[in-house]
Amino acid sequence: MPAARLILIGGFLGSGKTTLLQQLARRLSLRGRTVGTIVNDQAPGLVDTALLHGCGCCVKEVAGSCFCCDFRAFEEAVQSLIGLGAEIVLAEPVGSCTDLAATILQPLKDLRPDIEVAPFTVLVSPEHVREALGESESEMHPGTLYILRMQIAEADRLLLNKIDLLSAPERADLTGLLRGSFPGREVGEISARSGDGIDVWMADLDAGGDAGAHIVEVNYDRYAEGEAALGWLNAIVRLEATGPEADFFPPAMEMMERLHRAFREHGAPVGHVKALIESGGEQRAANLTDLDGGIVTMDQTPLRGARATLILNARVQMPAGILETVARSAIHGICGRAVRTPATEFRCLTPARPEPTYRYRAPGSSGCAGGPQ
Ligand SMILES: Nc1nc2c(ncn2[C@@H]2O[C@H](COP(=O)(O)OP(=O)(O)O)[C@@H](O)[C@H]2O)c(=O)[nH]1
Ligand SMILES: [Mg+2]
Repeated sequence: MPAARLILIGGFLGSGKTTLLQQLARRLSLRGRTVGTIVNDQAPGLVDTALLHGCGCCVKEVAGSCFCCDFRAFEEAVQSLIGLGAEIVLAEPVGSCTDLAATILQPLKDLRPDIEVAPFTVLVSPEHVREALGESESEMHPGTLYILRMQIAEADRLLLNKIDLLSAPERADLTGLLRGSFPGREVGEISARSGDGIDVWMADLDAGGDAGAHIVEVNYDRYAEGEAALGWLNAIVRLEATGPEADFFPPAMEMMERLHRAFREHGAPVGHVKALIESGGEQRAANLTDLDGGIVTMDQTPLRGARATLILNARVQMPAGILETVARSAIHGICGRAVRTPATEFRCLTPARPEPTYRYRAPGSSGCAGGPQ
């Protein structure tokens, strides 16, 4: 009997990984399974961690490096969840990472035969399908587009997500394009938000199948270039009401709108901009995943209190220094009569060249320790 089962859910920034993790954790818990989750980022201060905590999930954060470049930290996080009783571990890698079949799944299968590894599912956002397959123009940096393509190419299971936004013909069209480009690959359709299609996908995972079977030949120079094109910002802002209490939701939205305007002015494609505001044990979230789209909020009710914490994560195609200036100005802009910001923690960076701990060149090959060739 395996110690636990690992389900890794990949996909580009904003493709819906955390939303699916939440859905999956809830469904598995209802089936009586003990679930642990792992999120990953280049720096601490993650909206996803706070969101999963907010849903009552047991969550570990691997921060400061992606799973593939710090395999030990990933394995330790898995082990510590197993130690806490997790039967199923759900993990979400950084949305700009690829080559995970070679750097995570194959090493894990080789080094931890006690862990059953589920087929690697990769989520695809509808707006990315044609761009990734070279069927439409893209504002994305060519290196970032390359990452998106590699992520899709290495999946064991592809899931077209956000089907609630698509008409039936659009769905059929995009799924057909993915199937045509990756013959023989399972391509499913889900809405991580509404839950549509998730049971079908879970049944497919339960049926088993190989994990990390599609090792692709990733060019690490292009991969590094694609990641370096993105500015990366994690900020934690402490907000205080200037009076006895304030509604913190409007200033958080105003900050998002200011950011959106600034990214438009810079013509900077957005990977993902997430804000989470917490006060008195309650949360409100706001997301932007497309420069031409709008800011998405699920709950717009007031969030009243004397104090709040605002977590901001932004991955935007612009130099990190400019991203920091833009974000500081947007945060400064929400200080006014109702709210002040007594403290802000900023981490702003350009992702370093990926140097994986392991890189297996073929399924089942062993002893291939070391960085990229
Ligand atoms: N309409 C729609 N939006 C979704 C769906 N799944 C995720 N989203 C939204 O896409 C944004 C990014 O989702 P998230 O799970 O954070 O993506 P991640 O960056 O891949 O973890 C959020 O605004 C989500 O609410 C979906 O199935 N339908
Ligand atoms: Mg996420």
